[in-house]
Amino acid sequence: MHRQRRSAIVAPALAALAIAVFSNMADAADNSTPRRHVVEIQKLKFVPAMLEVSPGDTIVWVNRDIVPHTITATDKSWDSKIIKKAGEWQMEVQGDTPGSYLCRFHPVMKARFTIVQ
Ligand SMILES: [Cu+2]
Repeated sequence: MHRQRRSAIVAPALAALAIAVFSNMADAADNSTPRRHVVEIQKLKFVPAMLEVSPGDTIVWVNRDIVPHTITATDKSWDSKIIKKAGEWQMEVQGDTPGSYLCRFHPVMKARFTIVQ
């Protein structure tokens, strides 16, 4: 009698614990893990020119051209300064980082990232 009553209480508690553990694991695999995105600069283009990122993600730009470039916010709120041949620069994106950017030396080079919460 005693044993039966105890297992009747313990089993649902264990089930609840298991659900809690699994849902935490599911959350960890979700967007909460920061990602790293790579944008290559080649032939005077940002590739890819459009990117979806989440707050906390890092974007790495790699200059594959032989000429220097910059990665500069269109509103000038952030700027890589000069990135030489084979150089790279990275930035961690916040929820309010402006995503539209260009190269100061070659203003036809335009690209953007969109922040998805
Ligand atoms: Cu450039």
